[in-house]
Amino acid sequence: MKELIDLVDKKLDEYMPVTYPEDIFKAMKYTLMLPGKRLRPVMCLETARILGADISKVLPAACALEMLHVQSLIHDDLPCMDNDDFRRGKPSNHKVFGEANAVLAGDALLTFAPQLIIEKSKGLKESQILRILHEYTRFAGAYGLIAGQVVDIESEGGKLVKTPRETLEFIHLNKTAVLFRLAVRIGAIAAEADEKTIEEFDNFAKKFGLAFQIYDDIMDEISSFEELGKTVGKDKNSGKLTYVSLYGLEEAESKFRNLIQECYGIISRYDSKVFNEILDKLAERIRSN
Ligand code: GRG
Repeated sequence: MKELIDLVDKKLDEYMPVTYPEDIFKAMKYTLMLPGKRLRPVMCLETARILGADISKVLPAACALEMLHVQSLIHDDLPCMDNDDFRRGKPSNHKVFGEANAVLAGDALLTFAPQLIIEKSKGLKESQILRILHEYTRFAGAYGLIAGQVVDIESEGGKLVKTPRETLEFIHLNKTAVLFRLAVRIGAIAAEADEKTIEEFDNFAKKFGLAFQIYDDIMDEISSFEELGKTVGKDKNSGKLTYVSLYGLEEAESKFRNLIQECYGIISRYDSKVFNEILDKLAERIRSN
């Protein structure tokens, strides 16, 4: 896994220039190059690899996924959204570059990412690139990431159209699981996998995404700024709808463990040290609690 993370870091640095007007490129590159876990690009590359593709073909799309993810983090931290002063252990983008540049840096990452896929995905067929771009726009927009964020904001304001449980699942499938789904789907498309395989990985990513969000909710309760690199305890203090607030810590942990077991079951059909390592790392932190 370490080699894949290093490869992603190297390519992100290479793909993201700092050119005129420097203020915007510096703001884009700042949060992008801070040490994130790089889970989405790594999962994309590993899916492509285990399904038989040469990972060099999918590196631009894998890096584009990290850019989309970072865009969502920059915008999520803005005062008009989650209002968080820290991200990845450092001051949030708007704290360093100002709100206007942080909004623009997010917008620029959102459009830089598909541009990168089009310009650099040399080994992929045009039909594969078109499908990847279609999935990117569908999952990033009002059918995906934005839908999750809107319902999250609505629920914080006390507006619930569905039951609290349905609302919570909708938020996390769309805010969190959606980018893991996009990651494995792009990897599988790059490997020219059949639809059944794409759906199998998609199902894995949905379960993984929900488990990941439950993990995030639990960490907000039990972890520290030093461990997470962002403000902790905010969800609890603001009375936010989370797995812990809705189900309690014990049931949230049990849901998490069940989902992780299902993920191990799906991925055991493939020979993947990397996916097992990711699942082990998540499971370990909850076990050791
Ligand atoms: C797509 C235009 C457009 C807007 C996005 C702001 C927004 C709308 C969505 C918010 C999405 C969001 C911040 C979801 C939280 C998901 C989550 C658990 C993030 C943390 O991911 P990690 O732990 O972070 O992988 P690192 O820093 O390691 O990459």
